Amino acid sequence: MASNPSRISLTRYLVEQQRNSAHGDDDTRGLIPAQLRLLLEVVARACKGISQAVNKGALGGILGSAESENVQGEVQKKLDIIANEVLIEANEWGGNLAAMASEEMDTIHLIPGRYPQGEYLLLFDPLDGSSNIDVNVSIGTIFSVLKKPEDHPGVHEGDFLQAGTQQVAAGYCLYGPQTTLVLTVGAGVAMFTLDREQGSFVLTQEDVQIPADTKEFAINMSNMRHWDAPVKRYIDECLAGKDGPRGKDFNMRWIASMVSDVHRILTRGGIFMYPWDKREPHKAGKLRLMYEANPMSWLIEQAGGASTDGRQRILDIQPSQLHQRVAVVLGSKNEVERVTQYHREAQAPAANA
Ligand code: AHM
Ligand code: MG
Repeated sequence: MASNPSRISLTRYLVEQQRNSAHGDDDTRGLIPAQLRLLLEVVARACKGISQAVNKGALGGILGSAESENVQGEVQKKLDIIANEVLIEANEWGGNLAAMASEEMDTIHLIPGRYPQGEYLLLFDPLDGSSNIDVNVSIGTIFSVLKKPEDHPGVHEGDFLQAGTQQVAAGYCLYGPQTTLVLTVGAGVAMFTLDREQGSFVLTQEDVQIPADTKEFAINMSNMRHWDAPVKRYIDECLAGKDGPRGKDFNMRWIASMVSDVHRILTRGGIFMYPWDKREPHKAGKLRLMYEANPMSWLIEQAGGASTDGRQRILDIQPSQLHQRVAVVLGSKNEVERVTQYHREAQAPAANA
């Protein structure tokens, strides 16, 4: 089959981003050096490998539990471990990275001395939505890229503890009915669909924009009795529908794969919440800041949405731990601002107190 000259592959998209940077715009965010381009191509290649494993399912022996636990005490699935290994093996030898960190590894993974060391740090949740693996529901890989600080030789865990604003690339790969790679390097959000016959990701949407308003929310409603008052207030108002204070009916979706829920929001708007709750009050939330909330927050902001922990912008949070958790409220801007405002009002002292 003749190739379509108007098709833009991920490689071409990244080369063009790199060329823009060579033209010397002062604002270098979103414009990528060669090493970052190569690194992103390797991540995409690893995602293709994971996609193949996901597609094989039971035929590939990848379903079920690995009968081990990660550092967060969660039972690992076979596919969590396979995806982690695929990402490490693909990224170890390219010379683009100084180290990697993953949801599935207690500490950082240094690049072995036999390979050249690069300038970047890669963080990932290799298989997000693990509870959906065995039931054939969409799952994904989330990644975030940081620059290694240049002020000292070697690399240690503290080098990863940078606020989300410092990310130089972020994205996810969704393994659903289609395999879709979604990427930002700070110049908007681009979506690429995997063409399995050609074996390449093809640009299928650029300049993704999220509508500021929505009638669709995503939250695990079974936790309602554990929520804090501002979250309960927001959802109660949505549930009241057009006779309530919002004056419109809302729809609910909860896929239990953050990648899929965020993908829907990037596609047609909505709000996603995984708030703090009273089940484990010492935990800030369920989701992890460095390799779940930060990359997703940057994508959402790049598409014109907003992302907070209910109180502050997630991208401004200075991390203190690699596997730190955070409450997440992200999506259509006006809805996220409303939830954040409800938290502020709950904190403010009563006017006449
Ligand atoms: P995981 O990284 O172990 O898969 O956990 C993260 C997932 C998110 O993808 C999703 O939003 C959430 O956990 C689902 O939680 P719940 O089981 O409460 O529905
Ligand atoms: Mg996850």
